[in-house]
Amino acid sequence: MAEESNGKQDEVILSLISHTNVGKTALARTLLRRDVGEVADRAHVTVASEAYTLIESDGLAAKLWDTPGFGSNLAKLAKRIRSSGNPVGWIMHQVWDRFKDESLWCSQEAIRNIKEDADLVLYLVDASQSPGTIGYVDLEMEILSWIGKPVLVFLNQTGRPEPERIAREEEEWRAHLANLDIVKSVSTLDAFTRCWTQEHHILEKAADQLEGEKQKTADKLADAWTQRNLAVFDKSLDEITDLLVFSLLDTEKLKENTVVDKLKNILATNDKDSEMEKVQQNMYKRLAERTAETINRLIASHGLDGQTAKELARTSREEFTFQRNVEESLYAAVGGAVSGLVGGLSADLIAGGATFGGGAILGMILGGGTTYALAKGYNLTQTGANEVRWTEAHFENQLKFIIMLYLAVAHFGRGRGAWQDPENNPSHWEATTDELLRSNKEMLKSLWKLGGAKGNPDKLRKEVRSKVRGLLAGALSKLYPDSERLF
Ligand SMILES: Nc1nc2c(ncn2[C@@H]2O[C@H](COP(=O)(O)OP(=O)(O)O)[C@@H](O)[C@H]2O)c(=O)[nH]1
Ligand SMILES: [Mg+2]
Repeated sequence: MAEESNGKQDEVILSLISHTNVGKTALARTLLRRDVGEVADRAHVTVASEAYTLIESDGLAAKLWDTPGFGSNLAKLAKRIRSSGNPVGWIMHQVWDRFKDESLWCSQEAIRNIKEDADLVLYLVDASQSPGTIGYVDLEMEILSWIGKPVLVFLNQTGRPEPERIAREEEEWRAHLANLDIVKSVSTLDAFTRCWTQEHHILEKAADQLEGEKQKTADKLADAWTQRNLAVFDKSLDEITDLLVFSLLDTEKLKENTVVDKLKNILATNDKDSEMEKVQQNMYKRLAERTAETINRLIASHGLDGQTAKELARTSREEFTFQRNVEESLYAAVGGAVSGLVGGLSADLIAGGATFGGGAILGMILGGGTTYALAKGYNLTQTGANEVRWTEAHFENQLKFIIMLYLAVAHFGRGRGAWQDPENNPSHWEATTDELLRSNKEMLKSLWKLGGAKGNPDKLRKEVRSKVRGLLAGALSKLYPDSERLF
């Protein structure tokens, strides 16, 4: 193997191979963070092999070849190929017309690339189909065995990132390919829904198969790859921290009267209070704008095109405004404030020794079971002045929203096209996030208490960043236990 592979010790050459139309070019785009080649749902969109630099570091480079892949007509020739005695030689010496025999021409081109250039083959399989039902896989593996380079198999087209189902699919493929010496590993790297925390496996697994200097090269490049992804993680943390600090510090002054008086008025007249409404709209508008900016920055830092849809802002606004059971919520809130008991929130604030203007503490939770609503009410600040700030419940909700959104960005592969806001997320992401927030409730409470009109921005930023780092690293490590070591 070592003699045949690319001789340069400072390069690792990976050839992307699969049956045509399985998603090689889409995966290349996801890994390279740019739109190389052409992606379309038909055979032989890519007709010539092309090399791209996956990563460079310290004079070392990993190259990724996107190839045309194997065509369907190859299977028809299986008998002749097998009986030829020297199958690879046989295929390479046929003269096929590029246009008339496109499928065979492409297969020849892919085989040439593996034979002449590759250190390793990254063979993609379409995980939406069961291995036993796909006729071409066995012949393609036979051809790869004749060439003899080590093969890393990756499942593509896995659909939603559902770990249990994907683990079963991996097992099925592992069993199907178990007798092949050339197959060194079977794992998942979906062009559409991979998480960046899975990408370093390519170069790590490559290093396992290489020897000597080339192995060291692959090891260093795997590390460089991880560092580059971690730099994006750090940048994302800065962006998310800025947003959370902004909302923790944001306040609005009220002109007169306590909030309780205002709410009593609203109840008595069964009318909306226009000042409260305005305050709420102002707070909301600022937060919605900052949130959209943050999301767009996250999208761009992850090498994706596109922007969050304005829809997001609109939906959240609707969730913010007085919507359902208004009287009921207000009554509960006012009643609670008057009796000095507005849920755990006010009790905690009292326990924390804070003093409040006129003794009025108000936690107002609107909406109820809305998912990731940006907004969920407001509260008097701890300054004692007639000011409002976002509630602790809102802060928790906002954290949940931004963690889930971060996960969506971290999984969104560029091969899928421009960014689209998630319509719904895998339920295990939500369970993971809820569990994280639940087990960190005290920590969230203390972060929230650092906010308000008198909060110290520098201290808050430092605290929020380190705590959010823990939460995001915790979520990714829970979803991908192997990635815990990255953080
Ligand atoms: N659902 C899904 N579709 C994919 C994935 N990767 C590629 N595709 C689609 O499969 C088709 C073929 O992709 P392409 O990258 O051109 O395949 P290639 O011939 O192997 O290079 C395109 O319609 C892609 O959008 C994936 O991970 N998930
Ligand atoms: Mg292609």
